Amino acid sequence: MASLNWSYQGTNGPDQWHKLYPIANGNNQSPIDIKTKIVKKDPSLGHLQITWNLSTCKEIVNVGHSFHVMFEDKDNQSVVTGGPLTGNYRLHQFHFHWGQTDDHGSEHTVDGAKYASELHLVHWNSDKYSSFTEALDKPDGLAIIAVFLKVGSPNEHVQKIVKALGSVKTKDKKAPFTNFDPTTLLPGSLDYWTYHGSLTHPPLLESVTWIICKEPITISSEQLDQFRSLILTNHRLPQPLKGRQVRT
Ligand code: B30
Ligand code: ZN
Repeated sequence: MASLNWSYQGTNGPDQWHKLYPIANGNNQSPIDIKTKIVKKDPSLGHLQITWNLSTCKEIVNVGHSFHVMFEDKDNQSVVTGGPLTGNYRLHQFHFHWGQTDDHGSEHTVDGAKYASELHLVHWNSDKYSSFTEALDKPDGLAIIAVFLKVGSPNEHVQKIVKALGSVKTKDKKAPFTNFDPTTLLPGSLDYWTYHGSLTHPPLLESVTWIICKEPITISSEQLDQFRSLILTNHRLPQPLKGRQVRT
């Protein structure tokens, strides 16, 4: 089995990604630090419309650098539309990022402040493209909803995921993970920031409309330890904004 040619730690870490993926130094890289004082209020941005069907949740997979919860995306049963988006974006997978300790681990930061973890719900443009893979390298191909997690009381919904991690302890292991409702991972308010950026790890393609929820959810320190028992850390540091505008 071929091993990854990139990692989060050591000699193939984020500082080296540009050697194999020159886009790492591109003009639209993610994550970024959101400077709330210079966010542009855009009255033309509408509300997000999220319709996710728990019957599309399929399996959990250890991908080596993280674990992914995968969704059936043959039709438009689970989609996000509205907000900054034109048309329907279909849910493909979600995953988290975290750090070695509770004081960092999110990828995006807010006025320099780090959260302990960050959830990414990855969607692809099913009006213009016919698969996730086809959409992956298109400027309007992906929409990723990000939710920050702060350390607090245990999250009963995250606990369902933590429980399933026991069966995917090593790379390439998969286990059924069904009837999970990702809506339970959203904060009470869907207020968001949005900007155009990239995948946060190789291939780092600049194909993402980022939609970042302002309100965090909670996770306990013990639940984060369960994430770390798979992979110690898996986050990229904020990248230069290079003239881009963040809108709300
Ligand atoms: S992220 O949300 O910006 N962290 C990919 C998707 C989302 C992000 C980063 C990368 C991605 O699609 N990578 C290449 C393909 N993947 C398959 C997948 O479904 O998503 C292979 C992989 O990494 O193992 Cu994850
Ligand atoms: Zn991610």
